[in-house]
Amino acid sequence: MTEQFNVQTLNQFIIQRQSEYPGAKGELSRLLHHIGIAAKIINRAVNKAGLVDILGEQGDQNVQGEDQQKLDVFADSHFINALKASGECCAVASEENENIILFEDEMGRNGKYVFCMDPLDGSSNIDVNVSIGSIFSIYERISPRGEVAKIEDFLQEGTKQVAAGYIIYGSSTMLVYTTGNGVNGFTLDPSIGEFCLSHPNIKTPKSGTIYSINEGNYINFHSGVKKYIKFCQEKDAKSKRPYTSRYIGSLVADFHRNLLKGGIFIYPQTNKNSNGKLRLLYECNPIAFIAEQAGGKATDGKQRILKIAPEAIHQRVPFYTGSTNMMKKAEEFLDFFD
Ligand code: AHM
Ligand code: MG
Repeated sequence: MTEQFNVQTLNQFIIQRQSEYPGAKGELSRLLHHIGIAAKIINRAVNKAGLVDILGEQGDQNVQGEDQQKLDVFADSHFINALKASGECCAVASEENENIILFEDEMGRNGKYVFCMDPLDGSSNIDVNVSIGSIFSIYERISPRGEVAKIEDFLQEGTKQVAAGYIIYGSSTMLVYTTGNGVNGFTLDPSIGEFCLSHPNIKTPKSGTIYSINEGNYINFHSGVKKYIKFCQEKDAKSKRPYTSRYIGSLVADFHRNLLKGGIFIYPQTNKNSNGKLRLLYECNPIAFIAEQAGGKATDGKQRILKIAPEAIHQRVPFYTGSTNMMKKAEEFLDFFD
């Protein structure tokens, strides 16, 4: 079993990266380490979802008025416990909680970071055994350490993120993250219970042949989006069209596939929802940070996602992300917006 000795675990990787910054005190490293632990606990629950009584709807609704499922609540509370235990986090914004969660004890008040998360994204896919994910984003607080965190700590533009990542619970479980120095992916080896570096320095292809959008909403799309979909479906040998349509309905899984293979993901504004569906703080910003770090792009159709000044923690924005050349082409069509 000599191959195991070549493996670099997530924790080894985090420590190695920390050592490359001589002044680093290990605060972010400790936080990332605890995220890794939470990810393993949630992975175990996700894997057993079909077996145990954890499956099914909780009966509650989350702040967006959507049905909440038990595994969402489980993931939410385990992330919160891990973040509290890290001692590096002073507050959390979660899709599952209307208000921010403040860690008000002394350790929490001294935490350097705030954490935004969608603890279980794509939750409509849980009970049909389709890939789901967790998404997170980390900021350094702007309020003074030692005080209770404030909402302003969360309302920073995405360029201020110090780290972001996602966990995909797919045919294998992966943790992909960036601290602004490239993107690295780790696959969970269940036999040793460790995330192992499997996708170092991920770079997304400049062009791709996959487009991902919920075409069931076609009637409600703006003309620019409709024209771009038509463009994807037309025949053109040079640009390898028609493109392939792939849409899972789990942002993490749709994005992850396109990141590795090259493609574009779109959740646009519609006649019904002028800001689309996806949330800026804990869905779009972290994915945008990863996309850019991998050499791709992410916009709301007009401007960089990472330059949007947030106004509320559950704010929604239209979302376009993917391979640079595909994004540029899509933007030409979006100029036709009514
Ligand atoms: P959720 O956070 O309630 O799970 O919703 C977010 C999900 C994304 O993962 C996915 O991209 C999108 O909703 C799919 O929405 P739709 O079913 O409207 O296409
Ligand atoms: Mg979500």
